[in-house]
Amino acid sequence: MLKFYYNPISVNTLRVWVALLEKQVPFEPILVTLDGDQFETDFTAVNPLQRIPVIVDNGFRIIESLAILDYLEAKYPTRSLMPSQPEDVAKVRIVEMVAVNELQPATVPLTRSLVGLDIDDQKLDAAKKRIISVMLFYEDLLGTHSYFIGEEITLADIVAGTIVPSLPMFGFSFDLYPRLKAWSERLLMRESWQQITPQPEVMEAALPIVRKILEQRL
Ligand SMILES: N[C@@H](CCC(=O)N[C@@H](CS)C(=O)NCC(=O)O)C(=O)O
Repeated sequence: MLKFYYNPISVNTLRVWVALLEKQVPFEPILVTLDGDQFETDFTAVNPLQRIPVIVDNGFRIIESLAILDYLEAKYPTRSLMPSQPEDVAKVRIVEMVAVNELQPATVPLTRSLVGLDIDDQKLDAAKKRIISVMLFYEDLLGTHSYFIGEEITLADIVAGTIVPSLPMFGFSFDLYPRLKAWSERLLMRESWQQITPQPEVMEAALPIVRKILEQRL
């Protein structure tokens, strides 16, 4: 059975977890606590870069969440999470890359502040502005559809949708973004999101681990 190395508070993990659930691919979950076990020999043998997520499918090891999503789509094409029209393929990639390259890094200064680590006010302001730009961009891109690409969920919704719903935790409100709000609520109602969304007490308990990871980051 496919092995899935995960942690419920890891955003990079959540996108893979939702994809596995949406595709109904059976898997064996293997918890990596991130409390130092990522540096141990056993896990380093699984991923020399000492990060999650990782999947091992029929002995084939894949690291990097976006590579895993591409693999799952190619290997388990039903149900499909990728559109076929060239414009839609581009749109999915744009949403994914904006989430990973713009939104996710901008949450790091806010997370540092949340866990009580030092952070420059200027960096904090710049991060908040970046997040608002992404929210506006997504609001516009959603248009009148239920999901980024029409009425069916795709990898765009999975990648952005495992970050955006947590923005209120950092003090952002969806009041000025009604489409983003409706989309986020729509995702949170799906069975897959209900399974992967950590309970507040899980998040609370994880804060010291998050703090330690951020302290160790280059
Ligand atoms: N680009 C990688 C990032 C993976 C990553 O940074 N994972 C974090 C958890 S969200 C991790 O394993 N951190 C362990 C550490 O920094 O020691 C991906 O998309 O899979």
